[in-house]
Amino acid sequence: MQSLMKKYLTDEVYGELKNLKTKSGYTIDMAINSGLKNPDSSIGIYAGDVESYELFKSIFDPIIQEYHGEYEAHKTALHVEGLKGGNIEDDRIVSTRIRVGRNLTDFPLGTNVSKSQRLEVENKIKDALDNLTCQGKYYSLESMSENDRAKLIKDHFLFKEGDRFLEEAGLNRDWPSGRGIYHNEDKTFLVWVNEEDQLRIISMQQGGNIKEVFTRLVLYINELEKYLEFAYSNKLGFITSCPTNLGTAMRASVHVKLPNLAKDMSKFEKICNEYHLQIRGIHGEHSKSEEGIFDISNKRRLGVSEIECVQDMVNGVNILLKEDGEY
Ligand code: ADP
Ligand code: DAR
Repeated sequence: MQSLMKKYLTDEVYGELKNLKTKSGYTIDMAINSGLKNPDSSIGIYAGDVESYELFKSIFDPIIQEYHGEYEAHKTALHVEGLKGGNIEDDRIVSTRIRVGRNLTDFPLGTNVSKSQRLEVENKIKDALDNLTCQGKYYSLESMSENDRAKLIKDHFLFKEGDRFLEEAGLNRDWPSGRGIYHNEDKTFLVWVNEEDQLRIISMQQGGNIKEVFTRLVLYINELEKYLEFAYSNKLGFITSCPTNLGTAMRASVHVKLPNLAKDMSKFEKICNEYHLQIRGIHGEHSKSEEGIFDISNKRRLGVSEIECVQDMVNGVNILLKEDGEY
């Protein structure tokens, strides 16, 4: 299967874009490098700054439309009221995690940020984290022991060093400088700093109380917004390095045991397509499921609100649990 970048980057479009450069110096060749070096990419293109999405819209717009579908205008609705069925009491749900990506205005995205700019971003975020009402601590990857890093990754709390897709997008440059993780005492609220996006703001816990996870996330996003200005546009919502994360930049997921559906992947995938769900393995993107446990999350992020993203996941997971239990 070809990437969306290869599908839409015709000779004509490339000819139109090849000599253009954004104010931060980002070019179309930089944008498509990951997709060229990784032919198995599904998307294959990353933005280098907010301007990229406008300057290179001849390639970004069709990709965004195909991935996110048609939409009138993006709408943000960061509230929990109205969420239906947000507490799924089913032992097959191992854990719940909801994250949003954010990037600071006035800086290039991680794909095109300099080492000194990335350290400036890290310091701004650390200052904001110091003002949170929850007790927590920031850990720089540069000073973290390898044992601590490996344990946090194993326990699904910390990001791995960027995969080959991020590598070729320039997102691993100067690793591990400027990267780190904040977490509260019980590791139910975390912030990744300078991974694929400058912030991944995460709420997570064991079990299926999705409403509780969402409530915690909304609380601390609102607190962080008092100290940080996030890149946003009315057309694209919150700006992210990968076009798949635009809009809400929200991925609401559960790790859920679906041993029966696992034996009928065509039915499993059909339900996921119908309910706008994405299937991942349990160690993150490009990983495999283990012991019949899958990472199930909303696929749509743009043109839908945050509560609609979470509702997509709740609705779809309930259907999957029902279908899995009817064998
Ligand atoms: P992202 O969600 O930021 O796009 P990944 O899919 O790579 O990134 O997941 C990042 C980490 O979060 C991985 O270690 C993954 O195992 C963990 N994770 C994702 N969803 C859940 C969940 N519902 N419960 C526990 N860990 C999760
Ligand atoms: N692996 C890249 C990006 C796909 C979306 N996932 C992100 N952004 N983490 C690809 O083109 O397949």
